[in-house]
Amino acid sequence: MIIVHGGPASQPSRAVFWTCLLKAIPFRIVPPDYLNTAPLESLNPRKQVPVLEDGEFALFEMAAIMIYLCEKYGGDDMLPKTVEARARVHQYLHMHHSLSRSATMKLMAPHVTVAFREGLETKMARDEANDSVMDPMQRTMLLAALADPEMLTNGRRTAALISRVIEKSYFSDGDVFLVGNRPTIADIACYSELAQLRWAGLFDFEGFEKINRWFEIMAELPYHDTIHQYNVALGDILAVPNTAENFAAATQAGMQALAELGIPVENS
Ligand SMILES: N[C@@H](CCC(=O)N[C@@H](CS)C(=O)NCC(=O)O)C(=O)O
Repeated sequence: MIIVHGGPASQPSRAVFWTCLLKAIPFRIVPPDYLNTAPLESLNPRKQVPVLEDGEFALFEMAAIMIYLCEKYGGDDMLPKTVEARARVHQYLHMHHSLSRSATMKLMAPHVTVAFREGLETKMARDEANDSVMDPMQRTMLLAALADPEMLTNGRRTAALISRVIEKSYFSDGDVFLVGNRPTIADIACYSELAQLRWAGLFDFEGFEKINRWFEIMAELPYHDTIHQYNVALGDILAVPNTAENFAAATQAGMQALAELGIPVENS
């Protein structure tokens, strides 16, 4: 059985879990232990999740993992065979980190990590001393976002920009999914970043008709509610600011939902 190192609070981990479930690939979950990162580091020098282990083979980076799962475990259901459609899925996945994920760095990450502010700074200092993990630019962005009195406004501008780009570049010819009329790994990746902003009360996507219609369709996909139990439990973190306790409880709720599907979850 394959192993996915990750947790429900991690957007790219949620995308990998959902892909496994939709493709009926059995897997077990190993949550990251950020107090003892040595095992994770042996698989990913950045000590980040998700990481996939398939026998002797290990792979990090969400997009690479999702493509691997589609190619190895067959079917053209979530990665279209048509060269052009597949290229459009790849186009989205290449844009994903600089585009959709940048809304997270400005909106979700500061509001989630604000509960761990002290821990975050300690962690950053430790990472720096270890010549490690968080890219200095990412660290700068996160600290700048936390210090910005206009954090929410600026984050929302980024989310609106991203939404405009997606509405203009995808959903062509009346497609209900980003590329075509069946969900692909591009939808799963994109949804993992954008949808969380609504539950968290950080951006409401008002006026983005195509994206709102897509949200409704994505919510009907199998396992949607299980995968997003963490977000439901975390709730509106603008109305009720996040705390370390809420974060832990939401993570626990997300894990519990996955365990209820029969997915083995290792204790960290
Ligand atoms: N580009 C990576 C991003 C991975 C990532 O940022 N993982 C976060 C959780 S969402 C993490 O493990 N953070 C811990 C750390 O940076 O120390 C991917 O798509 O897999």
